[in-house]
Amino acid sequence: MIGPVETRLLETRERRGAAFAVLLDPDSHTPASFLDSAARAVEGGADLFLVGGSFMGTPLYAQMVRELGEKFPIPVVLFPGGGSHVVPGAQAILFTSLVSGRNPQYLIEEQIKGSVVVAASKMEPIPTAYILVDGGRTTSVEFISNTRPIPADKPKLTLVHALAASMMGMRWTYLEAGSGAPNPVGIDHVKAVAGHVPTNLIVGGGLVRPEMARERVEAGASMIVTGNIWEKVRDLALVREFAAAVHVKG
Ligand code: 1GP
Repeated sequence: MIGPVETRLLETRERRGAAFAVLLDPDSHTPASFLDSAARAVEGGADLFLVGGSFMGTPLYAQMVRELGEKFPIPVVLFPGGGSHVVPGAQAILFTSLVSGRNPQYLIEEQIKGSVVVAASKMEPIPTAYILVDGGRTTSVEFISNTRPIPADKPKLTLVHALAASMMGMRWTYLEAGSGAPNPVGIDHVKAVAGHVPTNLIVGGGLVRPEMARERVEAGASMIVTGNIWEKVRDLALVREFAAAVHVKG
C-alpha cells in the first residue's frame, strides 16, 4: 500500500520533475554538524532526508534520527545498511533488497530483522530494489555485502534486474554507484530502466556536480541522492544549484 511519504514523493516528482534527497550519515557527524548540514539542506531546497550508512557506530544514531524529524519539515526516510540500523523515529524507510547481489543476507535476511521494528514503530516501508552498478572502485556496499556490482558497460543487466524486481512488487529502483564513487551510474543504465520498467527510479553515488543530477533526471530518474559531497562542502549556494538542477520543472 502506498503511504503518505511515498505519495508526497510522487507528487513532488509530478510537480517539480524529480525529488532531491540529501543523505546524512550519522556516523560521519557530530550531533551539531548533523543538524547544521540538515538545516542547510532544507534551506537549499531538499525534498527529503535519507539517513543511513554502511556502519552505524555512533550510539547517538537513534536520537539523531528522532531530532531530524522533530526539527525539520521534510520527510525523514531511513536508508539502512542492515537490520540493526532500523530504529524508530523516521516516517518512512527505503525497504531495500540488494537484488544485484546473490547474497541471501542482503536479499532477505537483514530485511526480516528490520521488518519487526518497521511494523512496531508504524514506519512506512517503501519497497525498493537496490542495484549496485560499478562506479570505478570497490565501494563499502560491495565490500560489506560481499556482492559484485553490475559492470558499468552492461546496462541490459541493470534493466533485467529492475524488471524482475518490479514484477515482484518493488515500486522503486535505486541505481547506486556507491558513496563517493568516481563514476556515477551511467545515463545508459538510467535510460535502460526508465524506458522499459514501470518503476520509480532513484539514482545516487558520486553525483558531485549539478549537471550530473540534471542529466539523470532528464534520462528518467524520479529522485536524486547526494550525500558525501555535503560532508566536504558546506555551501548553501551549491545545495541550491543541485536543487534547481533536479527540479527540472522548476
Ligand atoms: C550513497 O547514493 C548515495 O548510498 C549517495 O552517494 O555519497 O556519493 O553522494 P554520494
